[in-house]
Amino acid sequence: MLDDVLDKIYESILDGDAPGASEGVQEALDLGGDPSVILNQGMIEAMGEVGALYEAQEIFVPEMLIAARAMKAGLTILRPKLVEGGVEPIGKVILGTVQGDLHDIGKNLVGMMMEGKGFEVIDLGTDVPHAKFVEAIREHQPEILGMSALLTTTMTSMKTVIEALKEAGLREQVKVMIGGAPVTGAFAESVGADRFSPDASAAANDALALMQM
Ligand code: B1M
Repeated sequence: MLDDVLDKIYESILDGDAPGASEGVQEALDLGGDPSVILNQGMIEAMGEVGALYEAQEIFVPEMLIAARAMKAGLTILRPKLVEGGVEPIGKVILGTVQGDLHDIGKNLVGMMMEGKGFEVIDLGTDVPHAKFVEAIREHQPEILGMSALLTTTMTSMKTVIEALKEAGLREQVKVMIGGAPVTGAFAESVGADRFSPDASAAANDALALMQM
């Protein structure tokens, strides 16, 4: 029964059916579905398929966009369950997608999972210029900076931000975490980040680990 509903969520996202995705998520929760199973099996897998179809030129940007809207509609319902259990903030995170990059679904998930672990997350949004990251770190004094990039053409901005932090004399006071589909551990090391996390759940755990360092 739950599997049928997960299939329905998957299909709704592929079809760009936002009301269907929201209903499906609600139904899955009502059936006692684990929020992370709903997220991973119903939703993230669907976005993976959307990417594969786009790559195969079977769908184009408009379809990708409406699929993303359906994913976001489902996430609005799932969000409270993902962040449930948050207690006193255990640390502050500045989060954003780097300059030139408008992808925010993964970054938003990372933010939600971090909130679920008890972090206060200040989300700067997408297409964030390096100066804005620097300004936000100076203003909010977070323990962690998290940057996301989904394009091979924008991931290099992560290095620009880290260099700008060094120039501003702020690099030593903040741990830098990076992620996003094209980002790897080797890339993180090459740009001088403290941590690469492959997914939102790992990112939240890694943020906790970085707080101990
Ligand atoms: Co775009 N897009 N897109 N897109 N898009 C990709 C990324 C692409 C791989 C598709 C493809 O070709 N198969 C490709 C990039 C190719 C490349 O760079 N090599 C691509 C392209 C080319 C483009 C455009 C250039 C298309 C065009 O206009 N011609 C354009 C660029 C716009 C821009 O940013 N300037 C574009 C536009 C768009 C839409 C606006 C239509 C839409 C985004 C909507 C939105 O985000 N609000 C979109 C979408 C939806 C995708 C795909 C299909 C799905 C991305 C997604 O949301 N995945 C994507 C294909 C794919 O990834 N399979 C694609 C689900 C999400 C949960 O995963 O974001 O990877 P992800 O996040 C994961 C992890 O990576 C990690 O945790 C998350 C959760 O587990 N993570 C972190 C992410 N950030 C992290 C930060 C961390 C730690 C972990 O620490 C801080």
